[in-house]
Amino acid sequence: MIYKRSSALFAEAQKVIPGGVNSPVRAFKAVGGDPIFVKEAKGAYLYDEDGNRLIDYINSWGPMILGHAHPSVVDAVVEKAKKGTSFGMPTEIETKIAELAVSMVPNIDKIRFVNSGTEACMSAVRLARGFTGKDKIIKFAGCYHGHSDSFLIQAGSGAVTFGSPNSPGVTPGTAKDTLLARYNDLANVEEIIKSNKGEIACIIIEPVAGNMGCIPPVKGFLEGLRQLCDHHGILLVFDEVMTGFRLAKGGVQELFGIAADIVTFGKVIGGGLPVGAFAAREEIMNYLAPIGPVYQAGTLSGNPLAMAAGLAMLTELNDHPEIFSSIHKKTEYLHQGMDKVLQESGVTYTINRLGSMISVHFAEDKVIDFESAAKGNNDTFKKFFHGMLDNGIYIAPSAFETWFITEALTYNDLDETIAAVAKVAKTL
Ligand code: KE4
Repeated sequence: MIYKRSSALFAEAQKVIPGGVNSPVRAFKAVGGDPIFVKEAKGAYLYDEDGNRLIDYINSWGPMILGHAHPSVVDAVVEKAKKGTSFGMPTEIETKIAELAVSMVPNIDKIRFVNSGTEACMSAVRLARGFTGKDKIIKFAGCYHGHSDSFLIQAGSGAVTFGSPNSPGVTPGTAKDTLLARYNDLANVEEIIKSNKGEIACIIIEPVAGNMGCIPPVKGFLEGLRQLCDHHGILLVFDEVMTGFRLAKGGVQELFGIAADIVTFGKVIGGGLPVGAFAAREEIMNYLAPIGPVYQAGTLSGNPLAMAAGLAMLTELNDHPEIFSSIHKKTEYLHQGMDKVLQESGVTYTINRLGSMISVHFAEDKVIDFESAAKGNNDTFKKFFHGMLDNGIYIAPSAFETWFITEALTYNDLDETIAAVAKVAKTL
């Protein structure tokens, strides 16, 4: 594949944008080489600035569950834009998407829209602290909840990709209130609770982790967290920025039948435009300004264009729930196909999958937490990434990410991907 124009554009971008990107994980630092500049996208395909067609397994890191430039989303945004792009005043469409989201997701009465997953998670933690009157939070090593100070402690995704899990600029005063637990280790969580009695406002978790690669919860883990929270008066915050409206209409709460106290959203809920949200039962959400004491605000929160894109996306998913089983079947097909060819190649690997989230780890042992994910062979991953790219398949440029399956993928695309894995595996 030729990437001349992408490299030229990257050189220009680096002169005026730090690292040439507006989000670090895009910079290919974990895999080497220059990032690909995309010109346009349609359905399951990206078209880069050098004219290459790539099958997309990132889909903007999750939002494009229906595929790129889905007509109902594009038409909704175009029509809305003609009537003005932002007012800083309440609009009816915010109520419409709020009503729809509340009808789709269990255990929430009210929802507040913001502009990113980071903002949603940051606000959810502030709300939990305000509601409980406690300061500390428990997060899990390898989970990523955005780049707010409280979360950049052994975070996953782009933060760990750079091997600097604790970011400079996060003060010791902030860090002391973030307690770190091991994913899938209930005893460790209980130990931390016991040594911080009465001080913990919430446990925030990716209920199916996606920022260490895909790591599903082991049997009983989420149920155990729910029981610990109930017993110790701690709020359970499900960060469903990745899993929400992807793993099921009602996300992981529906899939596992476990109630969180606060749920955060991003990605799919915005249909590809900048939207985050957090939601809970009424007694918690009424703690929020302007009716409650916990302050949270945003100039572009509930922006009409973003709401139009999100409403169109959620409406499609709500009206066609068969999409969820369809993408799960496609992901299972991909899993089985990759398993077969990787096994035949003799490469050491393991594949994690839950629903339409999947990741390949070049590791000996099962990947069940950050420590085991970090044991993956990154050199092999780099070769795998570039090999797949050279075969027209665009996967996440980091071993600490999940592939996101879109309904727009055909079984031919999946067969092409499996064939590429077979070819690349021989070079590893
Ligand atoms: P944003 O602020 O990037 O919209 O959302 C932060 C966030 C919160 N919670 C979870 C579970 C997330 O996965 C994310 C963001 N995900 C990364 C990809 N792993 C975004 C990609 C990027 O950082 O550019």
